[in-house]
Amino acid sequence: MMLSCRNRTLACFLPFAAVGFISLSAAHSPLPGTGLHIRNYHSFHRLFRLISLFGFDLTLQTRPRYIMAFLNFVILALALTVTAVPSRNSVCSDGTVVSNEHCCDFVPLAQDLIENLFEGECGEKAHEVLRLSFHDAIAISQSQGPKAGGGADGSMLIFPDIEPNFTANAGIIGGVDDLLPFMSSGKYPTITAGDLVQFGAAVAVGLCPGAPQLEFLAGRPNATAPAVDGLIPEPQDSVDKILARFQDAANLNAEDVVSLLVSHTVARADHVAPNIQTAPFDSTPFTFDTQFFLETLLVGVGFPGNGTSPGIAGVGEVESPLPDTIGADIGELRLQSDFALAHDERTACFWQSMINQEALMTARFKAAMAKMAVIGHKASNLIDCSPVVPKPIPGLGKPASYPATKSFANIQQSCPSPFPHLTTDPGAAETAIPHCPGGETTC
Ligand code: HEM
Ligand SMILES: *[C@@H]1O[C@H](CO)[C@@H](O)[C@H](O)[C@H]1NC(C)=O
Ligand SMILES: *[C@@H]1O[C@H](CO)[C@@H](O)[C@H](O)[C@H]1NC(C)=O
Ligand SMILES: *[C@@H]1O[C@H](CO)[C@@H](O)[C@H](O)[C@H]1NC(C)=O
Ligand SMILES: [Ca+2]
Repeated sequence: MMLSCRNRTLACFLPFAAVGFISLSAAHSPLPGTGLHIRNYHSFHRLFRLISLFGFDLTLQTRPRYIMAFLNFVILALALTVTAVPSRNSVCSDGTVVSNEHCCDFVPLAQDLIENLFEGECGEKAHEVLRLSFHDAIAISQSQGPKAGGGADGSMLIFPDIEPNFTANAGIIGGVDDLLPFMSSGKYPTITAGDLVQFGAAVAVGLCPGAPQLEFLAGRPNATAPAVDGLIPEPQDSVDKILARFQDAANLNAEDVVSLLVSHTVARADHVAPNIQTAPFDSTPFTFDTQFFLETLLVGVGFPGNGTSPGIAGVGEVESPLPDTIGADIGELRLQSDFALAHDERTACFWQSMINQEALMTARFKAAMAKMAVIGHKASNLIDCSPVVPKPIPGLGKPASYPATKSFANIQQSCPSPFPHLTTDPGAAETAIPHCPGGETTC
């Protein structure tokens, strides 16, 4: 680009004006939809003054035009490089160091959520908010266009009468009602609905022993419309349909899908089997471990239900290996979709590779959740507030193991790779699955 620059014409000032404009507009641009200033204003202001002075000084001198053009180019490049350097760190009230002071607004929210919603546990509320983060984010479609949904935009909280009423969102109103008070409290005026949902999930996951500390980026604008029906995967869907849905939503591939399904290690169904609630997907629904990947490969023997009468299959439900109702334990429930993905040739080996590989599992979950949480946004438009996500509760250090009475003989293997060697938990009868995070019988 060679600019003609003679006798202090407009062209001489253009690069400086451009740099100044870019700097100033970046400094003043509000966080989309929040009215917040996301960058450190003062560093931009200083930079702008510097460039203006430098530029003005140069243009006063008479120089051959190519030197001027070259200098303009160098200054512009330099200015853009300097502009890309992150603003100075801020320290929040609790000592957390963040790259942008807006992040500090999430520190009291995390404490509030842990104390007043999750009660410090990886229980029902934590599970509900994690599921909500998925149902919000996945409701977007590249093939149907922007009107179909905005992804992780908090639309469920902004329009609580629309999406939560869709059949595939049965029970999601629980998570919505859990979070709405935090949005309407007035205590967090800078935090948008989409940020509340994804941050809430990151805080929730951290309460499950063994979970990773999720990434969290802030700045999702509030949803402007609800998503259309038909975008949430259902347990009766085929693997083809499920993989196509994740692809259409955000180019998520088969490994991403399996990595996101790690979430089913801390999950229970209330709306799948008729008349049965809190039916867990693995024998450790309050622990972020690899049991889910092992237990989904055990031969199914029945539907969970009352121990004296067999359970009734729900839509999208298949037989589970641990169906007995034992006291407060309702029995394990298996989704047809989890079963199908565990055995499909596109996903079976990655599924099996998760067993007893906690480091792999948590790393892949973290990476996939980072993708999911920004669906509908450009990550570069958001602020990295990961340091305000509370440190997760450490894992229990227990290797994956066969539930009592089960062994490799009960494994229905679809991946040809060698199966890991695991021990069997002691006991002559089916393992009783805990009903509450603290081991109580009511919660
Ligand atoms: C193939 C895709 C998926 C299907 C078909 C599916 C289906 C389901 C179903 C039917 C339930 C039971 C809901 C109820 O009856 O209460 C459930 C629970 C749950 N799902 Fe998924 N899910 C999928 C992917 C995901 C993903 C990607 C996440 C999170 C990243 C997730 C997180 C959860 C959680 C945490 C629960 C437990 C909710 C609770 O205990 O209250 N699911 N899922
Ligand atoms: C987002 O929407 C909620 C609910 O309508 C509102 O309370 C909040 O102020 C909005 N936030 C922004 C930044 O617009
Ligand atoms: C959604 O469901 C709620 C609760 O059942 C109900 O009050 C509301 O009218 C429903 N909204 C729509 C649009 O159907
Ligand atoms: C099953 O249901 C019957 C009849 O309602 C009840 O008497 C029995 O205690 C139940 N058994 C279990 C294991 O929940
Ligand atoms: Ca588990």
